[in-house]
Amino acid sequence: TQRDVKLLLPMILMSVMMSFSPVQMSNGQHVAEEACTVQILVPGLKGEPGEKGQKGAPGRPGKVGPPGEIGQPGVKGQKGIMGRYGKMGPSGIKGVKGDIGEPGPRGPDGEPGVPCECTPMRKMIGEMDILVSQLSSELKFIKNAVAGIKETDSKVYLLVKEEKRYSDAEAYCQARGGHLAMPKDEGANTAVAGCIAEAGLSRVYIGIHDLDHEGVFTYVDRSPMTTFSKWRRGEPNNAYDDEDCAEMVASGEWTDVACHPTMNFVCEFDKDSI
Ligand SMILES: [Ca+2]
Ligand SMILES: [Ca+2]
Repeated sequence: TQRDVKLLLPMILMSVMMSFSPVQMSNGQHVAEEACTVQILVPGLKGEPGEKGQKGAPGRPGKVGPPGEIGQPGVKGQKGIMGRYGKMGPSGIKGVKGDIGEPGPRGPDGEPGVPCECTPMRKMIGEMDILVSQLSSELKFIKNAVAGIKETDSKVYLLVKEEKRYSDAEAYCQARGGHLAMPKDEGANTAVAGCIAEAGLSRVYIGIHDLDHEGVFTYVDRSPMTTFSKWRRGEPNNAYDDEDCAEMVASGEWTDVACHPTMNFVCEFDKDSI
């Protein structure tokens, strides 16, 4: 170092002065041994620069530097694979009711029912059936009466829509206080004809016959026929020698016919007796 040089320089100078002699200076140590016993160590000349050393081992990592500036955004990446299903969301609002679908196929038959203890019920139902039957019969009679009833000043005429033989028809009317219809004037005849026409029938028995004396027609109450009659042209003709009763057709005309066929008939009742 520089400090060592400063110490060495005086020592060098003293050594030179003490060894000054005519002897060659190139062999100083030999001269000094000869000149005196003082030995002085003198450093050699500066050597040549050494060869360049080999590259050393890498140094330790340095301190972490400050963060750099934000870089440019990267290129958009490719679409990733489908993720897992998310959680179920909340229920939506109830939708509008749809149309009614087609009816489905018929289902299988059900199990047979259990017999009930309903004998009293059956008896009651049976009695009610009888009552309904009676009421239906009466209602039928009333409907027929209302539909088929006609009247004059003195008589009421009732069309009976039950087919009976002549004698049975008269008996039916008598049982109700009347007779088969005995039209004795144009008004009465028109009333009876109206019953037939309105009922949509073609003919009915009326209360005229010649059962007592062939060819002599009387009313069924045995009252004689007077001036009024409504025989159709060519009637009475006693066809097949078997026509002793009379029918009226819808036009109001009369015809002598057999007494045994069954047909509808019209009863008459005196208003005084009703
Ligand atoms: Ca006759
Ligand atoms: Ca006839």
